[in-house]
Amino acid sequence: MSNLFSHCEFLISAYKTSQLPDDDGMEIAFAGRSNSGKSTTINALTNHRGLAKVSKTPGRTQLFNCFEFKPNKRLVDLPGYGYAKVPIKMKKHWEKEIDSYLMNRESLIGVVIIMDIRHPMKSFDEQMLTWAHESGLHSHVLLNKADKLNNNDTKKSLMKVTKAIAKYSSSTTCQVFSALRKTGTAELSQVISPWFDKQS
Ligand SMILES: Nc1nc2c(ncn2[C@@H]2O[C@H](COP(=O)(O)OP(=O)(O)O)[C@@H](O)[C@H]2O)c(=O)[nH]1
Ligand SMILES: [Mg+2]
Repeated sequence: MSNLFSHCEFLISAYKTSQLPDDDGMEIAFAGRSNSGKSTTINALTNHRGLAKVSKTPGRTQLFNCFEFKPNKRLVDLPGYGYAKVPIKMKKHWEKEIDSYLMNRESLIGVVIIMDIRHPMKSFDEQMLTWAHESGLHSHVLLNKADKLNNNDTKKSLMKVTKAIAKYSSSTTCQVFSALRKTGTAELSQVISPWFDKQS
């Protein structure tokens, strides 16, 4: 199925925010704990297996990976956070870089926050929701790996998280997702495509 993001190309991997593409146009970031499925989600959305590298070793996708789907319109795969086995020095580096990206990036218009549906709303997820709300960014939550739960537990988790995010922002949306099975990609595309309509 084709969508706005179907012709997406890899642009650059940045170790530091200073190596990112020029801060022009519009981009959205995919944020989430390490191993939550950020890269798999980008591959499902763009229908391009292997576009974003899916990590075999959790915590190792430690780069800002940038993809362009239209001139000056980008998707950014953020480094994962919250992986215990990453050395403390590396953690500090990434906290600093992610903070700097979120605070200073003019072209950033929204964030897709990816959570494991079995372990949603961890502290960094809450920080991201608060921060997105305070910064006036669009935000959408994916409850990923829904293939791991039965229908009943899926519904329960969706209800619980929908209620919880309402405390952060009335405009944040939330959906069930499986990057592996690609269930929910049409809904994801419908939610985030309009974010790019307005020239900022
Ligand atoms: N069962 C299941 N596994 C998934 C799903 N999405 C990602 N994964 C797996 O979770 C692991 C981490 O995925 P990755 O996209 O690299 O996560 P990232 O660290 O957030 O970029 C990989 O082994 C993926 O195959 C999903 O929807 N369902
Ligand atoms: Mg990744």
